Amino acid sequence: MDVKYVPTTCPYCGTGCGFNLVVKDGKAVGVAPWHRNPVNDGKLCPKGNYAYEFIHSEDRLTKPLIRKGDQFVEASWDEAYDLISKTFKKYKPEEMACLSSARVSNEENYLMQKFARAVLKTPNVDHCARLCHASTVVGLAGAFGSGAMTQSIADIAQAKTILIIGSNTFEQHPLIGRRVMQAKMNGAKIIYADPRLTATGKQADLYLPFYSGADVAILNGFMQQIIKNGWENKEFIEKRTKDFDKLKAVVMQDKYSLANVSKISGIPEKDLATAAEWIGKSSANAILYSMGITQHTTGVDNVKSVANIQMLTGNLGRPGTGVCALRGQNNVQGACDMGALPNVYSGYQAVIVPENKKKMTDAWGCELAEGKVGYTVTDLINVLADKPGTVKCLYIMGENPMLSDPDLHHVEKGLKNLEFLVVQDIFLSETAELANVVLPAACFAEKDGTQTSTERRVQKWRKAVNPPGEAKADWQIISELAAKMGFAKQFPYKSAEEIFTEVAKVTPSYGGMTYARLEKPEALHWPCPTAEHPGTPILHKEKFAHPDGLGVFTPLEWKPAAEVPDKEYPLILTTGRCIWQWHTGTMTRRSESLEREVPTGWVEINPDDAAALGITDGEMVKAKTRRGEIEITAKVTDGIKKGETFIPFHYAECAANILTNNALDPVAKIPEYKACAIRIEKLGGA
Ligand SMILES: Nc1nc2c(c(=O)[nH]1)N[C@H]1C(S)=C(S)[C@@H](COP(=O)(O)OP(=O)(O)OC[C@H]3O[C@@H](n4cnc5c(=O)[nH]c(N)nc54)[C@H](O)[C@@H]3O)O[C@H]1N2
Ligand SMILES: Nc1nc2c(c(=O)[nH]1)N[C@H]1C(S)=C(S)[C@@H](COP(=O)(O)OP(=O)(O)OC[C@H]3O[C@@H](n4cnc5c(=O)[nH]c(N)nc54)[C@H](O)[C@@H]3O)O[C@H]1N2
Ligand code: SF4
Ligand SMILES: [Mo]
Repeated sequence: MDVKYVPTTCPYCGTGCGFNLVVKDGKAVGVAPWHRNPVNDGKLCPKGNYAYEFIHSEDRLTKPLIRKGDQFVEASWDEAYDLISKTFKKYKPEEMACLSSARVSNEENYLMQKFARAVLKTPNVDHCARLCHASTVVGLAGAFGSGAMTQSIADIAQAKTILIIGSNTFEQHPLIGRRVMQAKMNGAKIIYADPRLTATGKQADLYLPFYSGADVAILNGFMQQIIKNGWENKEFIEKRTKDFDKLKAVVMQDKYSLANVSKISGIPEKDLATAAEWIGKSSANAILYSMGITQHTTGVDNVKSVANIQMLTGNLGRPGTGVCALRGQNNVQGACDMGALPNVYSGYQAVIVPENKKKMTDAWGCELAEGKVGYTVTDLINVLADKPGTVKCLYIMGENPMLSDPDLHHVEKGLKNLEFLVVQDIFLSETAELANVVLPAACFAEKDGTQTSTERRVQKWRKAVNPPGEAKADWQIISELAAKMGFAKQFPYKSAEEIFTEVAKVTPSYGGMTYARLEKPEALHWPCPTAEHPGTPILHKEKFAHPDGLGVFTPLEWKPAAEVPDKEYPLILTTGRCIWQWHTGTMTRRSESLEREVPTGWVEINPDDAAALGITDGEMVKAKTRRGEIEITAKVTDGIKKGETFIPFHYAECAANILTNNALDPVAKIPEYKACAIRIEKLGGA
């Protein structure tokens, strides 16, 4: 019996841990440490540890499926490609859209946007970054000229103070949480700002519980204290930034005094003052944030506010400092880098700039979609639901909007308005169930490719086992479909490596990367523009990425969430995740060791609120918002602030997104998953 160890990269979160897949008799049977990988030094969280369990699930998709009435019928690849290419050809470019995927490789994302732009000639391509860090991409690009996490992960261990705001790091990025603990053991002070006392919060030296949606007020409050006490970094502000006066004029207003911020947020004044002092006096302060900051109608403001405080205190460009925007999905950074966004080609080259369009036209050797910005995921769903007939045909690869998008009744209405839906997935997801054609894809263990982690490290997947049945790698499916539609010349790929070579040619920040260079365990961080370039773990060391090299302060006023509690819906609902499950659960709920830990959802409610409603721990309750209602188990806990509730969004049987609000940030178009108004009722009660 042959046992093989195949080093590869974890398919779950953006930390990008490496491990060995253990392969026996052609099956992945375990995960073993890969000690030489510097991201995680052989350590893993439970999802990485059990990442082999879903691979050989009996219900993996193994054959293309074509809908006949209410049923799916198995089909050959030829039949499926024929039907899809014939149907796609019937529609005008503006009637079509593609959703790419942060779950698949860089090569596959690059091909999906190329397919949209070169084959379908549609500008409409986007992916789940819209639901996640769209605010970061816009906000940090505005402040620093580049929308990515500024530091390396290992670097966090060198911080002297760490503010974690809107990130449950220990559950959602556990191996980044390890660096936080290393910093703490070196004497760093940890401040945790979150409506819930999570596993992360329990390790903090100072915990600031607050009402969802108060972030800008809190950060402005900190900045006022820092300026009042002269703790700002005057040299940094002078030499490296602009518009400080505008920032100062706003944050020094009375409304951001300790007393007023305490009123808005619910955080005691003295704790606000302590946090401001720790940050203001720190020689190296890192800020870690994630969805608590980004998923708001004020998401971009929140992100820019984080950038403001780091510029104010000069905490950028040095070890242990920085804006650590923790990217979520394994390859969400890469999907953005590859141009699976409606406004840019790979490497953030704007589609509206004629020279960029010309560059891609020459590189690809065919006419492209008009150089205009296409629909975002969230705009697309609105158009589908509210303006039927505008977009008629949708090709989704590796996304499950029927559980992950806000306001699911609205999403369902939109998807049902489509004339033709193609879904390419590894399982028959809730979204695939609505498709006209379902295409079976190979998962991470069954294909070569690269993915880019939150620290911009481009790492390899190495094929360990064969895909089940007739499933194929996503890059292969897209290439074959493109060939069928007459674009064999543009999609001639026989391997993922050939695609990567093309990516490097047209994408400046990946220009110096090759599969051979990525072979070593440490891989490479972008920007890596030339074959000799060593890669760039820390950004903005000497200057920012704007043409004048300066960071830009943006003055921001605090605004409340789009929907705030009232008499009818008196509590705040926030949503998120737990360590054991992944998003819509297609993979983790098929993983025995993970699913048994938390087999269904719950609503967290403070004991005072529960007592007022006569609700006890463990009881089934009704959770209701203006969008819909679900039945769910109550978890009564003082780990959540009075007035707030929390529901994880992993579970179809009590789907949080039936409740969430589809209100969008006006610029980033990210939905406000983190705050809406809710009512909790006893079942059978009035
Ligand atoms: N186990 C597991 N890990 C994951 C994922 C998963 O599904 N499962 N998903 C991955 C993905 S794609 C992402 S994007 C990341 C997300 O990682 P996180 O952002 O860390 O996870 P969330 O649970 O969405 O939200 C983080 C915290 O925000 C808090 N919060 C709620 N409202 C507010 C607010 O108004 N302000 C602030 N400051 N905080 C608020 C919540 O209480 C929660 O503790 O995780 C990644 N890692
Ligand atoms: N209420 C609420 N909703 C949220 C959030 C929240 O905090 N609260 N967070 C949002 C965020 S941050 C995110 S990132 C989104 C995530 O939203 P989605 O991306 O829609 O969620 P996933 O469950 O990760 O779906 C990915 C799909 O890809 C499939 N897949 C996995 N590997 C492959 C592969 O190799 N090839 C193909 N073709 N398919 C594959 C999986 O089976 C699954 O169906 O959810 C968002 N929704
Ligand atoms: S921390 Fe993230 S990348 Fe690392 S093992 Fe866990 S899920 Fe995988
Ligand atoms: Mo995400």
